[in-house]
Amino acid sequence: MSNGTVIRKNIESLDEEELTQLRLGYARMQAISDNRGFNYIAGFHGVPDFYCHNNEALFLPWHRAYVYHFEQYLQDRVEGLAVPWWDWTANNNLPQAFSSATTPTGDPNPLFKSRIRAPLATPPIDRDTLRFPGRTSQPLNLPAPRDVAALLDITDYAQFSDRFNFGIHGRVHIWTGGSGIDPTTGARVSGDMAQVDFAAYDPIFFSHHCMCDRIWYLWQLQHGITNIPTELLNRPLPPFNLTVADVLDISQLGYDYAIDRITITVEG
Ligand SMILES: [Cu+2]
Repeated sequence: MSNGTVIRKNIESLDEEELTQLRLGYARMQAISDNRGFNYIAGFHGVPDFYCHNNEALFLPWHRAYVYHFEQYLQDRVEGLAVPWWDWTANNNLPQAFSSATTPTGDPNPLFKSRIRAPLATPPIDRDTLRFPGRTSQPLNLPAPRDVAALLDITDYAQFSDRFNFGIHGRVHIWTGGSGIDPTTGARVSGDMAQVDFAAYDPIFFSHHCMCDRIWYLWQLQHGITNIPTELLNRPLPPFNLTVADVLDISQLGYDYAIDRITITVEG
């Protein structure tokens, strides 16, 4: 776009050409092993870098910086790409863009899985990501629209952030990862999205966190951009060269969210 703003959309609203471009961007990132590549950036979250440490107060700003950083590198592979969000309230399932193992042309789908390469981890890791969506030990559903509406009603930032983090955000991780049998070892394992150490290697992670970021954005529209404890503003968000204050206004970061639903009320 001419003004440098990219529009993040619902993945279900992308047309075939947009999906093709998105897959191309992910596939190209996954093919790069240095700091511009998918594996390197996925490694910030848990294994091996562990930047998404237990700093709960920075849950929303840190993940905003993370998705933004990832998106910048995605744009280096395919100009103008934006991370799409996964609206997990739409139905109790994964979008087909993530769930099918192959693309319409029969190639491996880079949104289905990625390769985890962490040679310096103990033990060293070199395997594909796994997910078992909906296969949880206790029956669990993805969040419903009313769960998001209840979150958006919370006026206090800290309460909003905590309820979001440990509530529906975590539930989506657990539901998406699930647990099942690792086909290469035969062992019962948790899916990667259900483990902080490996969640970001699953390509759906960034669209889950895009949805979370969008909900924070919608909350900010309602409750104000500066509605955040002032002591958080100067906190750095390593490894990104950004502070909390830097990420409060998404228009400063060069992206926007498409309006997903428009309700037209006809009077008379
Ligand atoms: Cu998360």
